[in-house]
Amino acid sequence: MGVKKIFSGVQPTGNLHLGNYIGAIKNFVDLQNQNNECIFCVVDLHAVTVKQDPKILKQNVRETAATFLACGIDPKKSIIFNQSSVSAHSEVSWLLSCVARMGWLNRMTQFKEKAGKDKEKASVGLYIYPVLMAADILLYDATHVPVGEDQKQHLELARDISKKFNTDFNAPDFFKIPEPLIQKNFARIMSLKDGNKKMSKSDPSELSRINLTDSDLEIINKIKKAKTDTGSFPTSVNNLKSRPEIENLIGIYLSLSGNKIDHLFSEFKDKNFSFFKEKLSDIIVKKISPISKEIKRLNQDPSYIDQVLEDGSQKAYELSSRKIKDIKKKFGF
Ligand code: AQP
Repeated sequence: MGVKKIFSGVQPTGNLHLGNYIGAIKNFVDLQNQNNECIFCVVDLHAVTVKQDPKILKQNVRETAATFLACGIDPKKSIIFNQSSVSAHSEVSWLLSCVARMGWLNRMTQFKEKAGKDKEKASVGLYIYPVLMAADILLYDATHVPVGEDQKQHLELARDISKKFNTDFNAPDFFKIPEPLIQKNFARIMSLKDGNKKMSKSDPSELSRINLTDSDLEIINKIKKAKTDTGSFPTSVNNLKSRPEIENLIGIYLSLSGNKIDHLFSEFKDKNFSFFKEKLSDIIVKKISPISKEIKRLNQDPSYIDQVLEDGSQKAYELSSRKIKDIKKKFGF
């Protein structure tokens, strides 16, 4: 298999959580360590599609970059930068918004979920968010995009925009058609309080998520309080039907342990949920504790983080400058 060109982004909208780790960042690290060409972006332009406090946003950009580093992204191997420092993202987003069709955007379910009932009051930015995401990806000729399952639809839109541009400008292969890289199993980690809701930074309940900065004790307490049900521990996949909370906890266990589901059923046969939760806490603590400590250490060194972002921005600027020149030429500018 040849070298893949990887691009992915994470919004600096607060503490990153176990869902971001399992759904996205864990894969970033694996892809980097398989010697692919990787670009990981702190997507602050995406964050401002909903109102942000400027001072907190600045802090969140640093913390997101610190989380990338703490999870194992190495700035010597991968480009790490923040989106707003490379103006080509906004410029290409405008150009691609003239290629994308209203009908395509009208189908985006994340806009419907995030805008809620009062979509007239949502920002225009939130509506065209997927076009900016397409610009991020296409600008670097990314061939593969590791994302959580919730971003699959946006990636399909990026593919549609790429194909339409290539057809409209009679330029086959000008933009790559990016492939999503989504985990096959348990690609969407759910809230610890409601197995039908995605684990999310913006959930008002702290008990709904494991933050990557949580202490061991916080992790243990949150797992203890995680919702289960009155049924007994499942013994087969059939027992997981209509039990979203149980399925989610098992998904977290399998994702972090690398164990197979059949092995899990025999390991916990005849055991109760509190026993399973103890083992689950152990696994999460083992994985998250070193990350949490490293984030806290890096947060004490903001000038190092700023330097990593600046170096990454310079590299991203050089790559994107070449592509944007060619894109503008196609439009006749
Ligand atoms: N619960 C999740 N399970 C699996 N993957 C997830 N991702 C996010 N939540 C889950 C993946 O993490 C990457 C970065 O996401 P993001 O922070 O840029 O945006 P988001 O999906 O909007 O994340 P949140 O936590 O839900 O933020 P808020 O609350 O601010 O909206 C993406 O690849 C995403 O798929």
